[in-house]
Amino acid sequence: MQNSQQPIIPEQSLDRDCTTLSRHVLQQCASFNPEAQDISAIMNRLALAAKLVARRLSQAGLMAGALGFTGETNVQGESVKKMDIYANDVFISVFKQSGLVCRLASEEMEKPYYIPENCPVGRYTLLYDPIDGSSNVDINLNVGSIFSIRQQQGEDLDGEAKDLLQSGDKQIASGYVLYGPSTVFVYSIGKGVHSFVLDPSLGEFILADENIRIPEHGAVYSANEGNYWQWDESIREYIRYVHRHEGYTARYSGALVGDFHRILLQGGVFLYPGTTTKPEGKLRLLYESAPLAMLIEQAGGKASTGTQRLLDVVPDKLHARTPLFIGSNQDVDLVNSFITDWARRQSDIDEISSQESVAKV
Ligand code: AHM
Ligand code: MG
Repeated sequence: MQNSQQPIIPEQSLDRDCTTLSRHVLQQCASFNPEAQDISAIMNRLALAAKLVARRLSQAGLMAGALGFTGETNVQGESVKKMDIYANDVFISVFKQSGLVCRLASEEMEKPYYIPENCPVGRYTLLYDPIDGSSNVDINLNVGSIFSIRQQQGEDLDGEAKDLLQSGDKQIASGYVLYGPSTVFVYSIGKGVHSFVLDPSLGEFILADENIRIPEHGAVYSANEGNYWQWDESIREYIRYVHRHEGYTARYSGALVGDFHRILLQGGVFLYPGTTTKPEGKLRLLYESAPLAMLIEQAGGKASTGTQRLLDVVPDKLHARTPLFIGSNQDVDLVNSFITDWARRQSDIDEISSQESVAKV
């Protein structure tokens, strides 16, 4: 017989089902002040954008005109996909008339997009990569969206967004959405990293993992080894090292969000170094690297450019790129040690050859 004192549904699972994204954000802010309300409202809008993009992605194979290229190239010189444009516009449209965000900057737009009606009151700027890993879209593999929220500073009267050229430490929140077998929303407002899974029957993001901690070390290294011949010798040495030592395994999906998510949960390192054709690498600081760097530090890991903490980098332009090494402390340190050793050996060689030329004179 059922004990009348025992709840029929375990309290824990009911509580978990009730922890929606918006409730969680308010709890995190530990306050109901206007700032907390704003951040919670922004997260709700981001969640709506995520649901709209997820819906489109899940139906794209059946819809005319949803997949493929537009025929245009973006400010980065990359071919634009129809889904890039769709997702870019979704983010704009969910923030229109929100009164929250005055300006949106995305890797798909040369200049920030202003929502003038929000600007007198909108205290935030949203930076985002609407579809990260777009090469996966047409073949139904995982893609993502990445976002970062910064305080709006001044009115940016010349529209040049110079106030955004600041370090990643200025972010007040960041996160991403992973469109995989389920849609996952991961965020931080500087108080740990938390993940939510979209429950399609409720239409809500429900808490899945709170205060995620990345392992100190993981087996995975994630890099596009097709670029091997274009990398600095230090990176090639690192790759040769992992090839020759037991306990490493390669995973690379072509979508940063997916590769990052694996590493966040299981440890390891993702690397996109500079190449001979792109010395700064491929990934954009404001829309990709800095938001993920904030998350990784909040989870107890590390992000670097190889020579500098990533969150210290001040971009010289809106669409600046940086090399990216991100993941478990031990694995990022190992890559960095190859870079430092190589630089030291190079400077020793330079010194010896300059001493030799002085001696010859
Ligand atoms: P995108 O935002 O235009 O899709 O570009 C970023 C993507 C990352 O998701 C991924 O890690 C990288 O580009 C893959 O680049 P590559 O094809 O050079 O390996
Ligand atoms: Mg991207």
